[in-house]
Amino acid sequence: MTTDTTEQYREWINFGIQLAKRAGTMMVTASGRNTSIEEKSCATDLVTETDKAVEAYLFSEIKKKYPHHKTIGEESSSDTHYELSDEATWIIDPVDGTMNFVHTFDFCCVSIGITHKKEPVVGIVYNPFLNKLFTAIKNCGSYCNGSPIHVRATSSLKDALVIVEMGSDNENNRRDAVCANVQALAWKCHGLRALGSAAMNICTVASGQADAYFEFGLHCWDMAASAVIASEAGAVVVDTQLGPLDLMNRRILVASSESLAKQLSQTLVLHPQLKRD
Ligand code: LIP
Repeated sequence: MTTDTTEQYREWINFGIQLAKRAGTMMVTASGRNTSIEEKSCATDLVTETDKAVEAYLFSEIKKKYPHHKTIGEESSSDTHYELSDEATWIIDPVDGTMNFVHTFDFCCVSIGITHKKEPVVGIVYNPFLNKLFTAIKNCGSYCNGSPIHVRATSSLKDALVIVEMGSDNENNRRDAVCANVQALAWKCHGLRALGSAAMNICTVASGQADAYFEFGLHCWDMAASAVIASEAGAVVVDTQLGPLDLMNRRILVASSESLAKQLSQTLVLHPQLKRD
């Protein structure tokens, strides 16, 4: 990466951080006060007026500053076709962990990732409730509130705290895989945790507070930003069957070491292939 490219990414991340902080204020102001809570694919897949307002704000500000950049967002994904291009693309989850947000459970965040030439290069994940701002630029390290973060060097599954997710959609083959994989993992590691936000889960591994996370069924906006943050913190960020991460393939495995990633992948008994984004 040239110096000019890194400088360009620094400009993008500095702008994105300002947007994330404003989005965080919108989330805190609305917390516990949402009047419109709608079901999307099912009763556990919700969207509030805050999700929509934050995404509209972020899209508007990005288009004003960078009119030639592309945008992909969770709440506008159903009515627009989207695919990664070589152009700078802002991939946004305005409120990741919407169910947590609705319940005023503070494990939620705004997630702003930027891909360039189809690769994640900038990540911003901000939890305004816990006051945690995770940031990273490709090849430039990973930070929480400006302090460097790094994974905990755990090499064995039996010593690992593993984050799992029940997920929010009602795809039966995915739900069957969740139950089978939880049963396969339980009591073979230090513990399983299900916290409700992919972006925050991945940043939790990046900061060394958990050792691995995997999920089937998430989307590009759940992982684009935190994939950079975790990679720059020394994490292995791959597909659940250890191939390269494909942001559109709705599967991810994040681990603090190659050895742990391999053990976790091999312990999973089902790897459902879901409809690509
Ligand atoms: C959430 C993901 C989480 C998943 C939830 C939900 P949302 O994203 O971050 O990993 O398990 O079901 O999809 O919908 O709150 O932005």
